[in-house]
Amino acid sequence: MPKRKTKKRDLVGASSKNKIFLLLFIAIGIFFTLYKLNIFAASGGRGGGKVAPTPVPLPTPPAGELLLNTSFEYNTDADSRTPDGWVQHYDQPNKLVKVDCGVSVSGKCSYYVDGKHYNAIKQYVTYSAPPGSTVTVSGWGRGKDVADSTSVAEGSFWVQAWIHYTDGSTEYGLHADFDNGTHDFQKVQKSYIAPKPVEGFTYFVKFGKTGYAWFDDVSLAVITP
Ligand SMILES: [Ca+2]
Ligand SMILES: [Ca+2]
Repeated sequence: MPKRKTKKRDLVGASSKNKIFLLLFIAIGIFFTLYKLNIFAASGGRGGGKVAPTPVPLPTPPAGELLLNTSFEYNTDADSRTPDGWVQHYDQPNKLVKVDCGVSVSGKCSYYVDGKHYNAIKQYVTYSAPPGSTVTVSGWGRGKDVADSTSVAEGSFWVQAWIHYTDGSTEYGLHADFDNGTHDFQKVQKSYIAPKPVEGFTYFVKFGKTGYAWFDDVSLAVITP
């Protein structure tokens, strides 16, 4: 008889252990589900996520300038790699880009790109202009060991404006190119006379070569006839 009692106790013990393991398994499952849903992010505690910062409002550009934050001095929103007012052009943006506040033409900061990955940041501008308007892009670029890359189709190191016309077509050819090699900040500028009515622009700061690049004081301006 004592033998049977022991067996029963063992069975009860085993069952309790199974329950404990099951509860533990469920608890871990719930924890990871909440973790994946980022439920702990708002706590701000140690190991928690970051609370989204409140970005500083961007100042209105000076007269004649169509772009915001052209000197890359403002970078206070949640996307700390991208200057405020700009957006990344690619779905999987270069993770090595940054606002570099140790190198600049004006102010303190510039936009830095590590050429291991293709990168472009852009701004959309809604702007009506008649045929014959002169569109000018310009900017400053600094290069280190910049060379044409064979791994990308478009070897760009430039500032560029796509010109969107009211008839739905787009001019892609307006870009001002920086030199390859290693050089301090140089200014480039290029203009194009739009033959058709303009409804807006997409402005790009692009780097699709090998090496390293810094950009500052970029610009988009339109002079109507
Ligand atoms: Ca700057
Ligand atoms: Ca930012």
